[in-house]
Amino acid sequence: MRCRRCRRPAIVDVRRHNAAFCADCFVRHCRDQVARAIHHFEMIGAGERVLVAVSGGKDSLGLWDILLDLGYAADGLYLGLGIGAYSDESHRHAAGFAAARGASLVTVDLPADYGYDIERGAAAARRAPCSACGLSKRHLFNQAAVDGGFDVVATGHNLDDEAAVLFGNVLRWNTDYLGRQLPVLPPSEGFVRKVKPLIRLGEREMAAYCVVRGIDYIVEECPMAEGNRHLGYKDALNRIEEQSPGSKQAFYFGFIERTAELFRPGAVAEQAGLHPCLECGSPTTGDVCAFCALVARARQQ
Ligand code: Q46
Ligand code: ZN
Repeated sequence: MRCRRCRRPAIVDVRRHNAAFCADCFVRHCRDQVARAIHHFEMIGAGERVLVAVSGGKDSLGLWDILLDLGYAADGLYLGLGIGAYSDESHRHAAGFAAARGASLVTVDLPADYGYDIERGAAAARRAPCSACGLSKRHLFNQAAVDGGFDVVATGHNLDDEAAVLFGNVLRWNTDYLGRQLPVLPPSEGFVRKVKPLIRLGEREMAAYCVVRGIDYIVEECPMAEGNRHLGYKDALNRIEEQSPGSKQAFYFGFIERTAELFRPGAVAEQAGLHPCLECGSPTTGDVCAFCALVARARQQ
């Protein structure tokens, strides 16, 4: 196996591109894919400040590394979820990366700053842990970006993640979610822009990228992910991809390029009905946003 670019011996193959790369050319390939996604979808403008949501895993740390190397002004944001040893370890990896790269890491801690952890928050709100977690993340990533004067929040969702979410949304025809499942969510009153620059890279490529770059990431998955539907969708898509490389990319990009627009009107109408939360000022459909309601219930417990 030889590198597609320089013909030296290859160390990693990317079947969906029918290509293999040596270490140097692979790093270049990953950067190029991110640069291409940012450019094509106009994710980050010149001089804009980016806040990267980092979990200590391969995707978010790899993304932060690539954005820094592409010359973006990118700080990290770590959200402590209070999930025992997993949270301690993931924070250690995020902080270690920041120190090694001389980059700045903002840390928000759910138990210390908001008085609940994911387990308690989920019980109080009568939601599944991942639902309480997703809600907390969406709110706090945006809040930290607004407070810190950032223009964009970037998350490490890769092609495998986005294809699996799309698969789940299509299986159930969740048209509201389909209208919002875009690589860029434009800014609106109270919300900064949200971008997913890793959509052109798969999970395996991100793991290989971190290994090649010597990035020490947390390998363990969050213990709450067990039994998650999302993992089942990933497995199903992996089996399809195995037989027919390129299927995930065709599925996801076909949706973005040919179908996503059809679902936009529902999402836009939903946005139009928003007004500021009485507690925190974030846009919401009710008096108090779902995040403030969760915090209040968790405090009563
Ligand atoms: S961190 Fe949070 Fe994930 Fe853990 S509780 Fe679920 S959503 S699985 S990306
Ligand atoms: Zn609120």
